[in-house]
Amino acid sequence: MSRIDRRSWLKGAAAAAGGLVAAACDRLTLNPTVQQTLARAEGLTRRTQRALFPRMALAPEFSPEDISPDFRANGTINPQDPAYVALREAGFSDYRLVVDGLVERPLALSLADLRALPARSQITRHDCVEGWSSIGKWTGARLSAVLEAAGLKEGARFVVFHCADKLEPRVDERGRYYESLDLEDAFHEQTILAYEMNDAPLPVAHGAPVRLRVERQLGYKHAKYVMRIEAVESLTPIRGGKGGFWEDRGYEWYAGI
Ligand SMILES: Nc1nc2c(c(=O)[nH]1)N[C@H]1C(S)=C(S)[C@@H](COP(=O)(O)O)O[C@H]1N2
Ligand SMILES: [Mo]
Repeated sequence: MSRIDRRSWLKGAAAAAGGLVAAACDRLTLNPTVQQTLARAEGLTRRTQRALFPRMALAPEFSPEDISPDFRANGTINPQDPAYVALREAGFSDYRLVVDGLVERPLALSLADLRALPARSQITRHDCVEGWSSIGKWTGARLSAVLEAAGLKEGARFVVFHCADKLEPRVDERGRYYESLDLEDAFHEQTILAYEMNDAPLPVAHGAPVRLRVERQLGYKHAKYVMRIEAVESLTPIRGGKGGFWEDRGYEWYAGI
């Protein structure tokens, strides 16, 4: 099977399995929707399950002494968008992470709310397509916990991360950064909404107050300055339709490493 065939086949299999992979990975956090889907997916063959499982493997984690003293910052490093500037000047006390779209309970989470959710810390290597890597420690709320608090509706298949910054300066919204994940990556154990980097509040250059860490994928998937998470059935109606700022400009949507 070629890489492309394999990818679309896996996508189809994943759609059939629904929350199966996430569920198998973390049975304690099963929500009713995932449980229903899991029950429906029982007919899946062992072969399909094996093919899906590698995506749930953990990215390598490192020791504190491996942390890069000079972690690079890339893309937007100091958003000038007025709404963001106002939040930053108030020390992000007015920040609310909106969670909406295909969810049972739309949320608006303060940083304190996020800090109250199940958290994870990990020391990982960030790989940018531009050819550099840095190792950092990230602490944040597990995305699975946020999505479970909101309760995904049955039709939800992707989560879209809307960011505060326009990477491409233009008057319309097409220059604004965004990203998306499918539910396998959204429920992955290492997928977190990081509010700390190297044991300090996340710096503005690295995405303050909250950025995504999705450790099995390349740097551009790690959306910084996340303002809103939208659960959707399809990525096609959003912006350029390819699921992300860079994807709309030709990058792969699944940037696995
Ligand atoms: N909102 C937003 N997120 C973004 C970007 C950006 O420009 N804006 N750049 C991406 C790219 S290409 C990389 S490599 C990483 C850089 O993260 P860092 O600044 O913490 O190194 O953020 C990603 N997320
Ligand atoms: Mo990057």
